[in-house]
Amino acid sequence: MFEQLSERLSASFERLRGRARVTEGDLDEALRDVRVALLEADVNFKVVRQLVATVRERALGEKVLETVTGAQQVVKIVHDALVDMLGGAASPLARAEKPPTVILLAGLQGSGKTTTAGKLANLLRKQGRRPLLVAADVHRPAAIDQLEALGKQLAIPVKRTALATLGRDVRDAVASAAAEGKDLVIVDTAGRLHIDEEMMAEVERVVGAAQPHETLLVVDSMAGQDAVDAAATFGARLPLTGLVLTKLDGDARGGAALSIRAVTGVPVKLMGTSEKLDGIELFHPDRLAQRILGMGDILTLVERAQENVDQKEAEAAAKKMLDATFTLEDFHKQLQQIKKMGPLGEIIKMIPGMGQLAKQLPTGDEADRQMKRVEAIISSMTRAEREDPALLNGSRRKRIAGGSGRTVSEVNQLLKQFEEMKGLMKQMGRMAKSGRMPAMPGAPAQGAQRRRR
Ligand SMILES: Nc1nc2c(ncn2[C@@H]2O[C@H](COP(=O)(O)OP(=O)(O)OP(=O)(O)O)[C@@H](O)[C@H]2O)c(=O)[nH]1
Ligand SMILES: [Mg+2]
Repeated sequence: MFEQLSERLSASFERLRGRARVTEGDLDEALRDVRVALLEADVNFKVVRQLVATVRERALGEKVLETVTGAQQVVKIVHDALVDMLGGAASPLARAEKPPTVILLAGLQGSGKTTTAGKLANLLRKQGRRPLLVAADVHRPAAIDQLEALGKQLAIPVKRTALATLGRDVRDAVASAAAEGKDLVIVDTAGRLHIDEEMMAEVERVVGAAQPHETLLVVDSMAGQDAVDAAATFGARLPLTGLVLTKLDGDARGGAALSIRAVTGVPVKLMGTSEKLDGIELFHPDRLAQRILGMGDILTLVERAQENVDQKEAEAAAKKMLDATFTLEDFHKQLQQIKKMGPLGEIIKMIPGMGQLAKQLPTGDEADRQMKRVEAIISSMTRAEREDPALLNGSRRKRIAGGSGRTVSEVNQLLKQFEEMKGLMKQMGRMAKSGRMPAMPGAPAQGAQRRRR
């Protein structure tokens, strides 16, 4: 997501931090970099001009020049300006006082409405909601089947509708939801290649029948400026309450979507980050700004963990790690948990300070492939072997290599790495006990930490 933009900005700030004192020339150079980086990412030029002017004004107003902390302050000011551009505070999804809450998805063909319907139902169910999906795309017969297939996969019920009775079907679905124990109705509508009168009239009819609390326009970030134009046209006709930016994973550019809020005034509420059914996140301007600036996104990471990881197991594992009684069996369990949090390449980037380091680590699919290899090797061991790797003599290692489709030297390497990791953990455990825990980058200084305890 926004890799190129992120890299350019990081590089520029790195240069700025290299200066002992920031001069006006340094500031303008950094601002030039910011401007070019944003424009190259396809962010709307008026929005960019505004942002750069604001940053310059604030930087001079806060007297960043000729001070030791100047570079840091500039980064903070750029961060704040980015957050403003993205909409300031996060806009939460509306919730009906009297359930069910109705969310309607509209948008151009292929923008990701149906996928988003499934993802959103999945996301909100994890938060304890009871969703019903309504397939109101009556133009493509396959469209209803597509949503039904998603519903089946997620075990979430789907209501069908028909062209002749579309309005009534939608109204009935909403009306009967509460009686069926549902507190959330998500309505998927038809998309067209171009915005035309017929389409608008139909969407309006469905909106009238569903009486949604949220009318979300789904826009494909890869469509660039066209996405922004579509949002403006839809916004003029429909009472939009929010935007969903999909396919943010797709393109290094896609920055047009970043300025869509600033251009249309409609808040972005959700973003799609992969094709998979868990590839959706609530849109938090501050978190996205941090990710773009290579600062990581620890809050999203923690939330993902809370949603997907068994807390008790995680704590037990952490304790074992520090006691150095952590075995390959524990490690294997942990891998299963981490996998639930999403693609590894994506997770790594959310860890503050990992942005730069992540470049040296395998990224994207390669990270997941490596994890699969490790998993395959551990899976080929018996439980006893996982608990006690000392059992692993030459012939057992050969068997494991064969069973996992890896080489013996890969098996050896994994075992060696695991022992090294355990040694490191043991050290950390001893330090934690004696209160000499090394400070993590970005964490408060050691003294401050101890005092707070
Ligand atoms: N990579 C990626 N692909 C996505 C995302 N959201 C949707 N897609 C893909 O985009 C394509 C179109 O998605 P749909 O959900 O069918 O789009 P739609 O708006 O319902 O399309 P119509 O019903 O034809 O108007 C599919 O191949 C999806 O897998 C996303 O966030 N990331
Ligand atoms: Mg669809």
